[in-house]
Amino acid sequence: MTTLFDPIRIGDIDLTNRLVMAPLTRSRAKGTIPNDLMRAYYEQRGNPTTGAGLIITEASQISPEGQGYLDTPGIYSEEQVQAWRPITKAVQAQGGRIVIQLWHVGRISHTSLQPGGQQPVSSTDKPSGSKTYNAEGFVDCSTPRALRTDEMPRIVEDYRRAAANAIRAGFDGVEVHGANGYLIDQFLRDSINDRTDAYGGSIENRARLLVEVMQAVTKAIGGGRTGVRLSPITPVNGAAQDSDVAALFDHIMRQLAPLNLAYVHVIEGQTGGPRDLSDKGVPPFDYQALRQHYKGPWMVNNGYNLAMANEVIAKGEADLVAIGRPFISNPDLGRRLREGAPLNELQRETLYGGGAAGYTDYPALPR
Ligand code: 8OZ
Repeated sequence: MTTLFDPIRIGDIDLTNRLVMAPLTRSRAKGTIPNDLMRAYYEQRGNPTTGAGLIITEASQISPEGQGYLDTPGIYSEEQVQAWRPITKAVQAQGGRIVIQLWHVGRISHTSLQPGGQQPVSSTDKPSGSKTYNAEGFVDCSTPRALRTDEMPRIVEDYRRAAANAIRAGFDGVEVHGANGYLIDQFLRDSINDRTDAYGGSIENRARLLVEVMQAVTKAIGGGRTGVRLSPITPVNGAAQDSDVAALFDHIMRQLAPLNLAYVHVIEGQTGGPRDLSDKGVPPFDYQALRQHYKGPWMVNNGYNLAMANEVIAKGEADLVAIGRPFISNPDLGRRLREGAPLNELQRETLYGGGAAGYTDYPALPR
């Protein structure tokens, strides 16, 4: 029976095991430039015999406009590309693999984080009603400006350039962030997208940005080095439910199938929260139904422990399992799971911003 610790090849990427470190925003990139503290953090978690078989980096903006929180890293400038290099090298030198999550926040931003203090952009001019954090702390997101149709090729090009930058920075691939109420999700859902152009209205139109981004990125770096993260029913960041989420994601899967992606990564339930939202009036979503039209490597996430991970892998319901918060407090999470060792507890006060405390000082088990 296949387990979490068995190797797998996903697209062009060979993995020692199927334990994935989920993307985790940590806001340690002062001025958006990756640094040596981040190198130490990823290096601690990137050895596949003790840590993850694959690391997905924290969400990283594809353009200055794509930023929505203080001190998140970018992958659009030459300085950022050079600064990621020691990080990719440190992970790969141990036999680990690392992909970067490509992010545009859309309306989940604040004018203080935008170039020239401009309004954030979105599919809509309606505010999200949610919060972000800037130099002052937690603040209401600013009211966005709806992107014009003639701006859409520029957005797609920003993703394409970021993906090419990622390969130059030594990443094994990229994951396009299509989840959690950020820009791509702001186009997907009819609860947010109120456009009347080719990027709004029908399912085909609302999925157009995602599909164009995935086509451009796979053409630039290859489908075998490209993944995507989706969250069909998560309500975070002001993203109310789509009116026909099953039909929307059925269409998306059919569009993604010919791209031969490294993987599709699905967040089950509410990101970082309950897997089952039925008591909040959200009917359970049939994730396995998506695989009728999608046969490629399948990654699941949200609240998995070792027993759950091994069960879905043994049943063939998933090929890879991404684990988030336990990887923050346990650099050697892979070893601890394998040995049944206790886990360090997460300190919430040090999740975002700051320095080494609560970042690189969580202890590994003694050798
Ligand atoms: C937590 C804090 C800030 C950003 C996501 C990128 O939810 C994030 C994020 C999470 O995908």
